[in-house]
Amino acid sequence: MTSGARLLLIGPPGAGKGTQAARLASAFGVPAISTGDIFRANVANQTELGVKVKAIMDAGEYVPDDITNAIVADRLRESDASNGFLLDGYPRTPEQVAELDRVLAAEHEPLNAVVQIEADTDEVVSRLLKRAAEQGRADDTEEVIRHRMSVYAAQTAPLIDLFAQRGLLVTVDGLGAVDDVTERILSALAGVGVVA
Ligand code: B4P
Repeated sequence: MTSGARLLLIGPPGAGKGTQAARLASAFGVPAISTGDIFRANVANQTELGVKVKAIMDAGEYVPDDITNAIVADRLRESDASNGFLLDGYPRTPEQVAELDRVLAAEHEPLNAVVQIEADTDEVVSRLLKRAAEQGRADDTEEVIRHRMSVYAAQTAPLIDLFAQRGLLVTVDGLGAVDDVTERILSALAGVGVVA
């Protein structure tokens, strides 16, 4: 069997990572692994992990690296990830990049590409406020959204240069219709030889 794609999605909160991850995972036939979704499911089920991370997430802070890294390392060991995966929202810190490098070197093949989804601040704030009205996520208040943006700028945006230096970065404009953004990503990936 041909080995499937190993991809990362990176971008500010509200850029469309979760939205595009589901579509790309289905196009490539690999699981979408969202650390945000994993944490939210644990909060909803009031697991020990959920109780630990709820206040951190509600405040728009990052969950500590040791917790996040252990969850992703375990998830990547599940059988559905053995033939490729799409990581949505991980890694977000240098320590998470180091751990992912270690896990991939030990148990997987290297990444094929890192997709950066760009969107300006006003657009993402308005998307997330709309989602707040529809879904009531605790971290989608304007104050927490702006804090999440600043955490992203300080801790995660610098990783983009690192992936560019590794020759893995593909950058796509996240504005416009969801279908158009998906098409842009698929064609940018095809341009670097990663074909669905
Ligand atoms: P995430 O779940 O990753 O939340 P997010 O950054 O807001 O992105 P999300 O995927 O939900 O939104 P999307 O852009 O798809 O993280 C939440 C929290 O979990 C973090 O703050 C942190 O506390 C914790 N966490 C997660 N990963 C972590 C890690 N690695 N380390 C530490 N902590 C971690 O979409 C937003 C909205 O835009 C949606 O309503 C969508 O419908 C809409 N939208 C999407 N595309 C659109 C388009 N083209 N046009 C109009 N609207 C669009």
